[in-house]
Amino acid sequence: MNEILKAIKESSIKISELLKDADFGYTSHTNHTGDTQLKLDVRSDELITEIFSGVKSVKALISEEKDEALSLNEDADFIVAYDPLDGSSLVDVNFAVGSIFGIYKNKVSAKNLVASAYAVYGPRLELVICGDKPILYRYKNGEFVAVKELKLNEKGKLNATGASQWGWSKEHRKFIKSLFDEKYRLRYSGAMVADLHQILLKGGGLFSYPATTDAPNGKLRVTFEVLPFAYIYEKAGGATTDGKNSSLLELEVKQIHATTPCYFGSKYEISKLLGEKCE
Ligand code: AFP
Repeated sequence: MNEILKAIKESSIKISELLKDADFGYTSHTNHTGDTQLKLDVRSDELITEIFSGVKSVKALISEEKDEALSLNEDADFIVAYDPLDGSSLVDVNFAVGSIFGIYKNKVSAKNLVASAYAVYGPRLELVICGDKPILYRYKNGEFVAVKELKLNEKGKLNATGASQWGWSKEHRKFIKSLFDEKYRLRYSGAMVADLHQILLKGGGLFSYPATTDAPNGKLRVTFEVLPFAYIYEKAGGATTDGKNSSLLELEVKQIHATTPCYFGSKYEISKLLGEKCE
């Protein structure tokens, strides 16, 4: 595991350097989910692939930017699933973006997720690594320094919700309004790493990306976005759901690029959501 964490640290340092001299152009390709790939998405994916190709304990890599899993060492135990550059469409406006990593043992399933991590490329480079508990690291003078353990309060104050309101269900609309009626503040940048990081560091709230009329399975990807963050939020004392199950970690992985509606929050917001559904 240590060599995997070392590779994640190295990857995030390299990507943060790449972003300083960014080429914002698009490639002529689309990825599996139909997004046109930015040169930066592709270069970040290549950097991570290069770094991990020397890591003996990794069996395979699964990337948002690759159609298929990439086999590395057949007899190794771990599969690393990652989104190399989440929020890349915001690099041109200089917003914070990130990379997300899920580390699975033997098989890609929620039960086999043994650690996750994400990097935030903002005014500073920060990394959250979560085995048993989420620890925040800051990059300073050439190394990552542990800052603190991250814990969510029982109830938060922030409300971040994605997709076009045009496609929201009546239920989702009502729930989001009910939080604003409780004086929650709107926060949504369009990069899930930055938005989830803000809620985690400010102690709580809700991040949601719901099912919509045009995307009944939502937008965010199970393997390399949703499960890694669900793991971190639950280890931080929060809760998650797809709107039906009592945890996102109950989801079955049907295919590596599958998407799901998702809600991440403090315990209060998630139990309010699930409670309202039962009424
Ligand atoms: P990009 O990586 O294409 O910028 O997409 C970011 C993202 O996957 C996730 O980080 C955001 O939460 C979500 O999409 C934003 O989507 P909406 O604009 O539909 O809310």
